[in-house]
Amino acid sequence: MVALAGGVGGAKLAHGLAQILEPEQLTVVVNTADDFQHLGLAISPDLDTVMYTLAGIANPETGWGIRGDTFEFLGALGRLGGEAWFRLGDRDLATHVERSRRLWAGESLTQITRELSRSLGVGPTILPMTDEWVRTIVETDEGDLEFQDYFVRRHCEPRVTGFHFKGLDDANPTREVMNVLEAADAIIICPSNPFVSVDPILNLAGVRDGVGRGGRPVVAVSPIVGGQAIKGPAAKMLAELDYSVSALAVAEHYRGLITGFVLDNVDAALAPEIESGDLRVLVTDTVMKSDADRARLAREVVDFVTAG
Ligand code: FO1
Repeated sequence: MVALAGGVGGAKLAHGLAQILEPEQLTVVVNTADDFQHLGLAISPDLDTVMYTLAGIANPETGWGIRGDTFEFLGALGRLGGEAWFRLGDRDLATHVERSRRLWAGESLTQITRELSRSLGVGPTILPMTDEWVRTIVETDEGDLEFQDYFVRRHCEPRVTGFHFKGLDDANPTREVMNVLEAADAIIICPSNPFVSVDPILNLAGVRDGVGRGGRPVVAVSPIVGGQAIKGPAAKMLAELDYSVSALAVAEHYRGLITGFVLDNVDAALAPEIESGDLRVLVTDTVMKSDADRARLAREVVDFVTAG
């Protein structure tokens, strides 16, 4: 099983899948376009969110960072007048320092992720979508902003007029990513923001074809429930880009690539509009509040996938 995941929502379903599948049965391909350089460190928020979540140490309130972490470093940084807007916990900081050290030493993000994940006891394989430089740039009425700048420093306030992925045309998916796509029995697109978390993965050279190849099941779980994004700016972005803020817009976004779509009960009325000859719909409770919810949804999605 290969899961494509971005931020917090995607990590939750990946965690559900990790609870019901054997480690060697699951690979999570993660968006790296949210990555950025901050305080001289290479930060990969989505990789860390998936890694911490699968390791069972993610902060349950926020979904990112480490549960019970302290912020002594950040406090001291703030007192020095440093950039303390991106909340780096003391334990979390170790990940960024170690990743940066290894990157500067010439190791690949794929290799670093494998070793950091192993150190944290993560069973399934976590793969960055690429080892090359790709950045989501959010185009706003105040000019172009890097994703974390828009999302965290500016709290998603600026009006989004569009976005693009710097470096995407020159970047390639890693060999590891293309190999797992080749070998996968099925592919699950996790409930992550389709525009800023999933599209960077799908738009990498050869990935969309790799995902759609071979007539095997490709199932997407809607990140939009009842017109509201569970996490993050998805709904606001959809609205500002004149997309209808609905699961329907997400299904249309993936139409042609997916063979199945998972809707929340709240949006059951949309099923007939989405369902077609080559697109089956599963309607269920997709909101994951607990680890048990995550495993239940994962089980239902895997059963839906294997029902072909
Ligand atoms: N998100 C926030 O809204 N505020 C933060 O201060 C913040 C810090 C942070 C630190 C490490 C990390 O791995 C993630 C962090 N995130 C924070 C989440 C991150 O910005 C988003 O989850 C992803 O980029 C969205 O996919």
